[in-house]
Amino acid sequence: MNTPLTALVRPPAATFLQALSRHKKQVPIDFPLSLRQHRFYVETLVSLGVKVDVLEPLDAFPDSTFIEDNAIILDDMALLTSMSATSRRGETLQLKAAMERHYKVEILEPPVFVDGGDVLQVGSKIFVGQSTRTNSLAVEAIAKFTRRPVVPIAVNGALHLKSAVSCLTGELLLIDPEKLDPAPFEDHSWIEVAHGESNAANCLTINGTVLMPSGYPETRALVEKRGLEVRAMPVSEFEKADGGLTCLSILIPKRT
Ligand code: CIR
Repeated sequence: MNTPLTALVRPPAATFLQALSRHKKQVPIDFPLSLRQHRFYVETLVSLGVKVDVLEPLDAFPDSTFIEDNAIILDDMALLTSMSATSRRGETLQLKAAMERHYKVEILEPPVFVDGGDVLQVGSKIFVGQSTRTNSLAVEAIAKFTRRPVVPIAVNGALHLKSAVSCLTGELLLIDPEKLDPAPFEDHSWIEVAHGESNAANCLTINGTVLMPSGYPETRALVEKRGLEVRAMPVSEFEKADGGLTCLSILIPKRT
């Protein structure tokens, strides 16, 4: 069966203003603007050929729009994550039925803790960020479901691994060296975000087009210099809650 690249997304909950944030003193989230930015995100994915499955908002979970954290897609199955943020536990089970439409699903449980934002698949390797959200038990737990190498990587300066590194293409990464030591990626090529443009590191490449948060012109120019098409995406309201472009979807690869 041929299926297109599919994205599962969840619009911001009515409670989104209470989302977790590591920088509390800033301007509060503008909720109507967050809804518009989310709609634009969905429209952009659709314009790039993605089939988007828009799930119900979950008002009991202020951070539930950051759906990436709820699951890890391996080759032929999905793992629902075990989240350490207490206000986010329970989000994952809300995804089970939608995920079962695509994959056989397994569920990770404490004492394993892992957020999907800490899992980056590059070539055959699965990198697992060791962050405040994801522990070393997650590495062994994921390894039980795959033959691919599962590689732990220290994350000290960012909430999640994918806040500091993205795959621009199968061969080229974008890294914020102020937040992440690039050494574990020595088998790969990478470019570094421009100084002062840390949030640009969380990009999402869809069918060859790089979606980059808007407001990071120097990094955009560096990526375009590599011959890649870039679209700037307004995600200011999600950045206020430490989220970005990858966090807003779970991508289910196309199958032929
Ligand atoms: C959280 O703290 O869990 C949310 N406010 C942000 C999650 C962002 N997700 C991601 O980077 N994958």
